[in-house]
Amino acid sequence: MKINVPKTSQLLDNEFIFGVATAAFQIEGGAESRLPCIWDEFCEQPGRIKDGSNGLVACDHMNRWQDDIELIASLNVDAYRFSVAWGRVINADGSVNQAGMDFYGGLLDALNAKGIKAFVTLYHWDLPCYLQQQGGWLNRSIVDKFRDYADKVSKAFGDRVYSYATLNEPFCSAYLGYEAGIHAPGVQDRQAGRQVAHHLLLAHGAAMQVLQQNCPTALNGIVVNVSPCYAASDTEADKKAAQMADCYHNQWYIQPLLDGRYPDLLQQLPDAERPVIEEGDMALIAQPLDYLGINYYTRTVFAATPQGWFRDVKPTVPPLTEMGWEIYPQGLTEILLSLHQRYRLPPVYITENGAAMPDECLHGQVDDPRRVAYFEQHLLAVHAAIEQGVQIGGYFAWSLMDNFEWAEGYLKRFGIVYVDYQTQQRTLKTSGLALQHLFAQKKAHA
Ligand code: NCW
Repeated sequence: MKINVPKTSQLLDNEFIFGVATAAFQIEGGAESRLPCIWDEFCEQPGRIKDGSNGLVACDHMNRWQDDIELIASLNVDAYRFSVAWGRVINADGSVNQAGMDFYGGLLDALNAKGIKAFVTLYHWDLPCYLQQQGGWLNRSIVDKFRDYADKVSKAFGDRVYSYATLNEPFCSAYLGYEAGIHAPGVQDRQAGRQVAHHLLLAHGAAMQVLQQNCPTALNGIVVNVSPCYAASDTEADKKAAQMADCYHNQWYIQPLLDGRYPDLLQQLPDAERPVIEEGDMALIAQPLDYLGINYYTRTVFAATPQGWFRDVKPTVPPLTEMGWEIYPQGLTEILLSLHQRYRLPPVYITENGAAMPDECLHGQVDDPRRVAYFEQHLLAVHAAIEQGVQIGGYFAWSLMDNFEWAEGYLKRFGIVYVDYQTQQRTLKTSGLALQHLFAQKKAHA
């Protein structure tokens, strides 16, 4: 199976970056050589993870990273996006864990030797427990801790990193972790969620300053998840609900970054639910960005509640992925264009896009035509956005391989490589082969 994009498409230009992405907790394992994090604790709580699993071994990437890099290189990618586990490189007293730094150093050296650009995410949700015990993202002092972590990592990695992202999807850390309570640390408290969001954004700003100082030639930015919000019906109430949801879930993170202010919806929150914002905070958050990373998976639909708020309406009409997420590629073009019209956007990178599917490995083959179609449709959606003037520098498939899918455990497979968790054997899926071919085509074209 092939993924077809127009021959003239800028996706096939030399400068366009194709890559695959992962995150530390989801693939690394090797828990004994890092500090425990909030997800280790969360996994120990009964009922939190659908299959009762944890990230102690995951894809055993800590022991298999050299083979995994060969696998990545075989895909013909330009770049590999991965995250650093904070508790692997920094000890509880704030000093550097040299063995941990060396692990990532080896990874970076191997990638550089193969001419693969390293896109490093500093925080993909795995806050060390000792920091959580001090209040975690609810304690404003986390900003200084994160600044220091960014400083130590960027000094150790030097010029081996092509691009840094401070945070991955702050919405998930704040909303899913502190309001919906379905991600670690599993809190359900709106004020806490808004305060955590504010501290995450501040930590981003503080780390950006450090990154621009230490690595002025790297592409430094942040990764946010966006989902265009649709109204469940044509009623004014539902349309307003969708707008509010957009402000609360999407613009809440993007507007402070790009405009230095929160959406007006902030004013509508009761006093007790508003975050504490100090003088100078918004300026720190709105540091100039070299790029904005966008993760896109689906659209979301909202209806009004009798209290004048919004509630999400779960999709029931196919096509849905295994996550129950609607397959809605045009939403990617739409959200990119709406952001382009609304803000002065820095260059955009699609830092994640992909789908969980019910994959099976039969006779050494994993046939996933629906994922192939998903990638093709979403790449065409990116192409359409480029045609309409959005500057997009690259696209990363989520994920390199099946992995620990947070609250879903190992039940949901997002990989373009199948992982047999009994044997840790990796098998390239049909989608992996299709992307491998497309990426080779781009290289030949360039
Ligand atoms: S859960 C999630 N993901 C998946 C995860 O594997 C990855 O680490 C993340 O970067 C795939 O990509 C991201 N994102 C959560 C999206 C929000 C869904 C819930 C919305 C409820 C209103």
